[in-house]
Amino acid sequence: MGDEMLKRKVFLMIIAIAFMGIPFSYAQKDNQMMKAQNLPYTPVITPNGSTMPWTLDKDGAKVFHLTIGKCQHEIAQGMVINAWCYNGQTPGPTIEVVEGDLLRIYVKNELGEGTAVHWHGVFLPNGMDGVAGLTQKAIEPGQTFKYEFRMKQHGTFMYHSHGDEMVQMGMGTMGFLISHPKNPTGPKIDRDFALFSNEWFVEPGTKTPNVNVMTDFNIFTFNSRAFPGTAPLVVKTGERVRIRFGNVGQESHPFHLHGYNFKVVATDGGEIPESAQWPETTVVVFPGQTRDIEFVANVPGDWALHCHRRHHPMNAMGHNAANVLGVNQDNVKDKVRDLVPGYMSMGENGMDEMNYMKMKGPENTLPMMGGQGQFGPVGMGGMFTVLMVRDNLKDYDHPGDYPHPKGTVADVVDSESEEK
Ligand SMILES: [Cu+2]
Repeated sequence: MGDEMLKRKVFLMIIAIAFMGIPFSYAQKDNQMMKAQNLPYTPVITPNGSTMPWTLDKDGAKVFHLTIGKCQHEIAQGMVINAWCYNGQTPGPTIEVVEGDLLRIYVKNELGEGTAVHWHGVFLPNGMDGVAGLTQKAIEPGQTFKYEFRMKQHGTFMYHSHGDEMVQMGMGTMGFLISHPKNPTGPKIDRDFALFSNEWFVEPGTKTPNVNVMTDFNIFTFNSRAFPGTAPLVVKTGERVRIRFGNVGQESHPFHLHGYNFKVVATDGGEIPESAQWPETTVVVFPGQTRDIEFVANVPGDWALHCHRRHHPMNAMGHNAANVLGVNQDNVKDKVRDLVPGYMSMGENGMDEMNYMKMKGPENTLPMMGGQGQFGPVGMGGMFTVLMVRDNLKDYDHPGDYPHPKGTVADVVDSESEEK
């Protein structure tokens, strides 16, 4: 082994150790402010996000302030992008109201081009629908517009740019608008989560998403975060859980939950009658849809929740790799890397070796798979998070590794014990 090659190997080992240390989730505190207000509903948790504060006007209207502008956004540790945001974040803060509320929403435009905000799924006067040119003048840079309407429905709705949509939504301008029922029926929800999907193309080594890309995305996110940057959904055993999915992206996503079945109880068009619900383990959410799922979390553990398209729970680097599955590559990669710096390939036996050898690509990109579980590296990235169900939780902070009962974890056996 020549000196140069040795140096390279040592360098790669250092990088590998650096990446192995990334915890696969950040502890996420619930929105304490909203909790403290003794609200007549279970507040929605937007993992990695927040709920928008509001004030009451004299006439009883709930007043919200939304500013569209540019921001720096961290997709996961090691990757920050130039995004377009509402109130400095993507997705924008979740707007949470009760059916019957009068909403007064001021929208300020700090972009360099016109915009408008559409309230997706909401029944409102046509002139409040937020389609630039069609139902209102565009909100020009520097201007503030007022939207006002009474929320007649309950359910999961969305807000998003409706001016230069391809660019503005592609850069991150979207958020949830959630309306709780005035007269709730059905079982009480204990934990209510909201996850917005999105997909991006960010050329490795750059910071600005390429919104011209139509199909070949390389970053897939829940609430604009990619695993291992996604906060877990923490639940006490026995609690009734709702997860609201929203999508205004370019792709459909079949979201799959391990360990449970659930029912799809509502769409952005309204509640689904119980007689029309059926058990599922995967729900497809197309662009322009929301889906609410519900289940009782009665089995403790760390249960994966992820998009089931094979490339979507992955980060940037898997997509353009040469296909050398089954090819003996001893020494080949290093030789190619001498010619093509940063060359990546699939391993002879699959991609998993990348999981252990966390090769760093150019600056500001993510390893294809990441995160560290209690049994080793988790071979996942992108649209992947964890439903953490635990007995006897004191709070909803990250509860740490699941303590598996003795004898309940799959493990290696020797061939003799297999024959017994
Ligand atoms: Cu997907």
